[in-house]
Amino acid sequence: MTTLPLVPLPRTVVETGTPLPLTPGEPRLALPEGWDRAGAYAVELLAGRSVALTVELADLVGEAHELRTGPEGIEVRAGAEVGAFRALTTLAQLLDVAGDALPGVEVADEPRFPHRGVMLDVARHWLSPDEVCRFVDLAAAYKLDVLHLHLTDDQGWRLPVPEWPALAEVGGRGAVGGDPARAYAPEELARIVQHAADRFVTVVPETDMPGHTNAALAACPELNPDGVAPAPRTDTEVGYSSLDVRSETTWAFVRDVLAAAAAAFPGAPLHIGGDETLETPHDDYVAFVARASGAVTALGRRLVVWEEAAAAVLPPGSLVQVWHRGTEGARAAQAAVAQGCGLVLSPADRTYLDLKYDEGFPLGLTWAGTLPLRQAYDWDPVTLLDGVDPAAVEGVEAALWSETLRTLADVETMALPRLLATAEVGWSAQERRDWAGFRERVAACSPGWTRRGRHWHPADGVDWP
Ligand code: TNX
Repeated sequence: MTTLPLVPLPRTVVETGTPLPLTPGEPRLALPEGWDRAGAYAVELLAGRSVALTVELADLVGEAHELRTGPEGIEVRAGAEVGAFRALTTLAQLLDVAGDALPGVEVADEPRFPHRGVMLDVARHWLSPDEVCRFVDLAAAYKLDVLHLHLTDDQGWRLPVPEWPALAEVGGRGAVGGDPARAYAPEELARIVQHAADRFVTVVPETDMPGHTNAALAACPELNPDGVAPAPRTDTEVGYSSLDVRSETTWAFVRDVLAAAAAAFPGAPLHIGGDETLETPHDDYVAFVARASGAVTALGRRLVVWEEAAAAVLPPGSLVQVWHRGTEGARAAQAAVAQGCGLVLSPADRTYLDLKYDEGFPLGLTWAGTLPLRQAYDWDPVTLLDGVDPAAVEGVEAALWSETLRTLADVETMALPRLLATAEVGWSAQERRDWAGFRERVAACSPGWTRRGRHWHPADGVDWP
């Protein structure tokens, strides 16, 4: 097993023992016509080095790829540009430990699951578009392919909706603790989407409803049954707010919000939340989810929901994000699969990177316990939930809820190193990966984080260099 700092672990790695000397000069690149995003990334990686990189179109599918490095140069084989890009992220990890020579390797790789995501909660605390882009770079470096942006919650609203200007103007200003925040401008969202697309990351916007909506209710009095807006909230209570399911004003709002999300995130699945609606009567809740789902379908988009929504009738082919384990999560997952939905697993005690590393940690929550690195690593998505068809599991997603995370530095501190555990759970074959190997490889990644000015936590269980 390799001790090169390769995370996630590739399907096969052969260390050939014949390195590629790196001398100053100009790179010589050859890529298939039109693979400009892979080309731009290759230029970024190899600038100032006299090496040859050839990307060859091969009989491989999607993200699958091969990478060979040796005295003749660097050779990538892929059947699609995304496969070539993923190969280049492996190359980047090799370059990170290369002094004046790149280790000689033969790598053949492909992902275990198609969905390897991370959720960023920019509603509780705001991050600038540049910070979001910098976070995308981190996710893409470990072959994640989905950035789920939690754009709305009780405390703040980040998505501009033309028909409801108060959402951005008033709701945009809200955040936990009254920290500074605003909604994103359409151009900023477009920049984030483009930056992510350049790294083959899909941005999935979440507009959480019918609960987690106090920011909207406070900004728009007409959404309230009595026409009176509640006070804005900057605390971290959950489950108290709900849209009025019976009001047609609500439905105009839902259609406008989803249309705005669809316009800002072209082609992306639309996540409508649906979690923790403790104040919404069950019948109203399932009626709401069914109707809002129809609005997503009408926009031609795939629906994504939190597990609670599996109690409602969902369009077949929707994606249900499970955050509980045990009976509760298994029941939701079974209900989802029975109606032809896929699953993405975000069990809190494995993937909620906003949980504290240990009791004494200054940042984070403990409602689902603490989350040491090894616990984030040692689990298998297909055996976590009883009575669930493994074929329904489309992947995994880490979550960074931001009640206590005020800055990108805080977010990085929670994500590094635990995001790498989720990335490997989602990408690498279960029988190939183990904690003993992971702890070595993750340790070897840390000098690169430091060099790039990333914030990270020297988590227990690893001998950090
Ligand atoms: C639960 S899990 C939530 C969020 C909180 C998070 C804190 C889920 C779908 N909802 O509202 O921010 O716990 O860990």
